[in-house]
Amino acid sequence: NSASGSKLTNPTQADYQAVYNAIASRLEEKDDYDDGSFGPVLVRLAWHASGTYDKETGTGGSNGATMRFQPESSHGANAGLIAARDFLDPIKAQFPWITYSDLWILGGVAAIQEMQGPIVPYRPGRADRDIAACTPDGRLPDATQGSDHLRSIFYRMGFNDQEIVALSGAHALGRCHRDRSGFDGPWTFSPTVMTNDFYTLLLEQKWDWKKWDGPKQYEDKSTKSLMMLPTDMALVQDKAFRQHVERYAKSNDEFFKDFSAVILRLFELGVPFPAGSESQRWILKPTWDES
Ligand code: CCH
Repeated sequence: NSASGSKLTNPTQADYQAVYNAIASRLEEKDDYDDGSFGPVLVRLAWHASGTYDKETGTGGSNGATMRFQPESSHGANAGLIAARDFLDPIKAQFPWITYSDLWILGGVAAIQEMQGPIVPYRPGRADRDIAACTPDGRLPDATQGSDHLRSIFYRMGFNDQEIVALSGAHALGRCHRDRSGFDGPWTFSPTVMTNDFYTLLLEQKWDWKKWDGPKQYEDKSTKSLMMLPTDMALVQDKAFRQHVERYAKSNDEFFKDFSAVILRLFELGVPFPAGSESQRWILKPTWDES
């Protein structure tokens, strides 16, 4: 069939839906990883592929998939993302016509939707680039820092305060790993389901510095099983950020709406789409949608 041929010249929405479905099945199959899903680490791969963007120079972003190469693959922030790239390799083998750049972003979209998050419209068009397009280290955020750092990193990509807070809600998903970032533990009690719990927990739990020999992080006073990074806590310490945390804690719908809009932009940073192709974004169907 044409969808799995390596010479597919004009892949259609149905072809990308087939790739989506293959990712969704593999997510379902490989449920013995971490908290039961590769979903969170796929979201992190798509984010780190995109979050290198610099609006001044137009470098970085999801067009290129340069994290395949050294030195970008061994930048500290990318530690552990080999798990996500390896997870997607058999999908690339099955659908050789898709670029790594489009596949990694499709992996993020599928993971968000399959973990019951909002619909994130998708458009392909990313080209893989070679090692020369690798970005310098230091473009992704450093969790030990505060609000000034968050602003300088995310303003460089072209985001504002509200968008920084909306994107940070992705920490409802997944966990920190000692052998990757040095930090430890999940942010929420349901790390494989997309919710606004990151915000409600930030506001409602009492947070203390964790007493341990690892990097400085917070733990919740009552169960000592959840964590927050210094950059997460900056979102409630900074007044301009905090108003959005409060808004998203109150309304999951508002969070989903804003999260979908901002992550769509994140995933398209630095991609030279043809003018006017905004109208060609597709809604790829989640497997749980039986309509
Ligand atoms: Fe994040 N993130 N992230 N993050 N992140 C980590 C894990 C995840 C920061 C630091 C860390 C976003 C923003 C930030 C995810 C999505 C997003 C970890 C643990 C650190 C440290 C890594 C490990 O040990 O495995 C910092 C600092 C920022 C600043 O804003 C944004 C934006 C997104 C997506 C939109 C996801 C998902 C994870 C879980 C990964 C996993 O393997 O479970």
